[in-house]
Amino acid sequence: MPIIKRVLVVGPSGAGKSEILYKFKPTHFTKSKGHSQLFDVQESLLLFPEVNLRMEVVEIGGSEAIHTIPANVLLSTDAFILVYDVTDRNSFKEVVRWYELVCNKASLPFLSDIKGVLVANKVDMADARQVSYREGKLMADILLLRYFETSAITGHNIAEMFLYVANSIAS
Ligand SMILES: Nc1nc2c(ncn2[C@@H]2O[C@H](COP(=O)(O)OP(=O)(O)OP(=O)(O)O)[C@@H](O)[C@H]2O)c(=O)[nH]1
Ligand SMILES: [Mg+2]
Repeated sequence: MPIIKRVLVVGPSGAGKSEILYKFKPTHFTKSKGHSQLFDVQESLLLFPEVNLRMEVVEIGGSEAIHTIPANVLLSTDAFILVYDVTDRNSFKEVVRWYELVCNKASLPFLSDIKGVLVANKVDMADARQVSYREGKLMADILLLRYFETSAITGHNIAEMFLYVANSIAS
C-alpha cells in the first residue's frame, strides 16, 4: 500500500501556486477534483512511485480562504509549500503571515514534524525582480524552511522542489 500524505500549497494571490502545480502535474498526475464549491481549494493527487507515495496536494487560493478550511484538513497536513512572487515585494511581505496561519492551524501540536519549503517563484523575470536571493534565503533560514527559487514558466527547480517535499515526508 502506498503512503498517503497531504501537502498544502499556500501563499499570496498571484504568486504562481496553480502554475507551479500545472507545470509539475503532467509527470505525476492522476486526477484533480477541481474547485470545491464551498472553498477556494483545488485538490490534486500526485504519485511518486519511487518512494511509494501518494501526495494529496491542496492549493488554497485567496488570502481569506485558509480561515474557512475545515480544521481536519489543516490538522492532517504533513507538509506545506509556501510560494511568493520575487517580482512583487508585497507578496514577500505576506510570507510570515502565511507561515503563521499554516503553523497555527495545521501543525501546532506537531510543529517539529511538519515539513515546509519556501518557494521564491518567477525568477525567470530577472529584470522585474524586487526580492533578492539573499532576502529569500534569510527568511527561509529564520523560519527553518528549505529554500527553492523556481520558475513555473521555464520549469526551473519545480521537479526538484516537489521531489524534495516527497522525499521529506515519505517515511
Ligand atoms: N513569468 C512568470 N509568470 C508566472 C510564474 N508563475 C506564475 N506566473 C503567472 O502569474 C500569474 C498568477 O499565477 P497563478 O498560478 O494563477 O497564481 P496563484 O498563486 O495560483 O494565485 P491565486 O490562485 O489567485 O491565489 C499567472 O498569470 C501566471 O501565468 C513564473 O514562474 N514566471
Ligand atoms: Mg491559484
